[in-house]
Amino acid sequence: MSNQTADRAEPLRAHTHPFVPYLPPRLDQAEGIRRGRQFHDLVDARRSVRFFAPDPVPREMIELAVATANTAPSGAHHQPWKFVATSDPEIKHRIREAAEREERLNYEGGRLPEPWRDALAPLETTSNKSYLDIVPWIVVVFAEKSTPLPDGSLRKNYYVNESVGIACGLFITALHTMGLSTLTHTPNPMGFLTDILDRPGTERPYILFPIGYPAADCEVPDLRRKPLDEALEFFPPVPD
Ligand code: IYR
Repeated sequence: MSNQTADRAEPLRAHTHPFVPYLPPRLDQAEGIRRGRQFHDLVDARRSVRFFAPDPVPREMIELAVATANTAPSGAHHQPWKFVATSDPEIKHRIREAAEREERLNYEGGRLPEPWRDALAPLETTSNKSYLDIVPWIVVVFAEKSTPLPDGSLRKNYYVNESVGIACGLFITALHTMGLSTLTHTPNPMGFLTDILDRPGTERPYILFPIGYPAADCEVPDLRRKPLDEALEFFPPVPD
């Protein structure tokens, strides 16, 4: 049987997007505000955690969090992210060793400029990244500067930082919703993640997320969120 298209590679992602109706239910506004408050209360309880329990976390939770991140809007809908998840103790340990090597140069070797060190002092961060051995999962998010297509060409991506940043926000929120904790860890520089996780040169490490349950004796710095009137301005000004 002749089939002219049989050996043609599938496009990586659809090139055309026919328009379809979008009809989310119109919520009653009082109900919308109630849900908004409830969601705010949920995410307001999230904290970045550096002290984790070794308790296992099912792979399905990681898949759900990435599926949630994968709903993010992105430049030209290119979805320029890759989430690489590992629960392999040896890989986690190699990541820890490499991250600590870099951070020792930052903290003890004087590579962090003084104003930066001063800004971090209240958070009591150090070059010790033992949580990278303890957590059941590490997820490293890579940003795809360009994406290799099946025909061997490279597709340029747009607004990569914005797109991947939004996806990471959704990821963190999904983890928190499932009762998990994480930390937006950006060991600096992060090139070692490309080597350890065997990623192509079209990707660059973006954020590393240690993921697990907080340790029973976990503590976090007593931080306050910026008041809404500092985070939000109406222009022109409107009375309350
Ligand atoms: N990457 C270093 C330093 C660090 C930087 C910032 I900005 C933080 O909010 C926290 C830490 C580290 O991981 O220790």
